[in-house]
Amino acid sequence: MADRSFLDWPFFENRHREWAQALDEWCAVHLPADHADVDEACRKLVADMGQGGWLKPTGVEAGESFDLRMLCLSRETLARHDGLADFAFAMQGLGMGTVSLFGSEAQREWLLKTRAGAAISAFALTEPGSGSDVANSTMTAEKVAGGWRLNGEKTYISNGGIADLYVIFARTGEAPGARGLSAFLMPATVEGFEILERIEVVAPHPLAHFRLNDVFLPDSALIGTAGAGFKQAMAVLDIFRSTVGAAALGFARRALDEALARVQERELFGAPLGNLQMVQGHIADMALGIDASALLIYRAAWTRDMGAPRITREAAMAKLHATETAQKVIDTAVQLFGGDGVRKGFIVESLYREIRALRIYEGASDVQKVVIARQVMG
Ligand code: COS
Repeated sequence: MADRSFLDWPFFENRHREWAQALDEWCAVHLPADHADVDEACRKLVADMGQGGWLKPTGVEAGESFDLRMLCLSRETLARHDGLADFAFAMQGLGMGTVSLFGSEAQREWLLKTRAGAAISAFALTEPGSGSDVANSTMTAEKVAGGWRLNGEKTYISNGGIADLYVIFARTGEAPGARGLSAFLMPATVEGFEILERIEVVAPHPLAHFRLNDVFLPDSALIGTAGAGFKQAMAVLDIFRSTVGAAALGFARRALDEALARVQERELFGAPLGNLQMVQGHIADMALGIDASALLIYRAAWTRDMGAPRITREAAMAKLHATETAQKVIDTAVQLFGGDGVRKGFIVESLYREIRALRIYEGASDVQKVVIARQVMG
């Protein structure tokens, strides 16, 4: 049983504690999902979570703020039970984050569907030539009568191939670099939308490389104002980066739980493995890393929930520390499991695959260091 004492920290209100407890109980009944067909698994997870009401924190009504503590607690809890469920939850939020923060009334109608699990969303920022360097995006959106004409490619797009809706960042050219990008809401049914490749990765989830061939979007598809796309993307990432840290925290907590059970039941040299001081040292390092990650994550979430306009530094610290630490915690758990640690069917083996991408997506660890240094140095 994962340590729940952190829920007593003053960062939380009772509604957060009750939500975490109730979601944990739901997860114990419904997860892990059957991963045999990841597309199908994600569709079912989104539908089931939507019906259960668990996707509500992934979007907000006009004028409301995200409850970042709720988002983080949800991801932490889901990740502890099933990485694919966490993925499905997270992408409903990231995918529609730009609409939640900057969308028009008509665009916000879609939030009713994504929060109910009746539509799947995707956040399409990365391109073959620009992952970390967003200001260098090359997909174009040219102004034409009544709307925009989009051309170019996006890659590593989560939910690519199964999403009903894509938020697309494209160059509209008001200025060079970061000031010339805009965000658009695109339904998957538009003419000219072509999936070039479904990408397979170490921890399978829906992922695609796609091309837009002269896709026409009406003026009403533009999110907010033209030229504001870069700052919109960064504002969304400021929120969701903390939640990536929370997912890593959930994986790390699960790895520690698995390791604790293992070292208590496994005998070595005539006594439980956990009697060895070297093993106790590992357990201490794991627990310390986990608590430090939790403090950074819930500090970032609390700061934002208390009304801070930007948590760029706090979110980058939370993501960087929690994902790097979770990688080490899980690696230690694998080590404590010996041969079973790398064997299919053991949870630590799947955690070892699940955690890796979190150090890359939504801003690689190296980018988080750049962000932190810029904030610290002013
Ligand atoms: N919130 C609001 N505005 C922000 C911001 C934030 N978090 N970060 C930057 N901005 C603003 C800046 O203030 C600047 O505004 P002005 O033009 O008015 O001065 C503008 O945006 C450009 O910022 P900056 O000069 O810092 O842009 P850079 O091109 O140097 O890029 C990094 C900065 C590398 C930090 C950015 O491109 C980044 O985060 N990259 C990683 C992207 C990522 O996460 N990719 C994964 C895709 S999603 S899976």
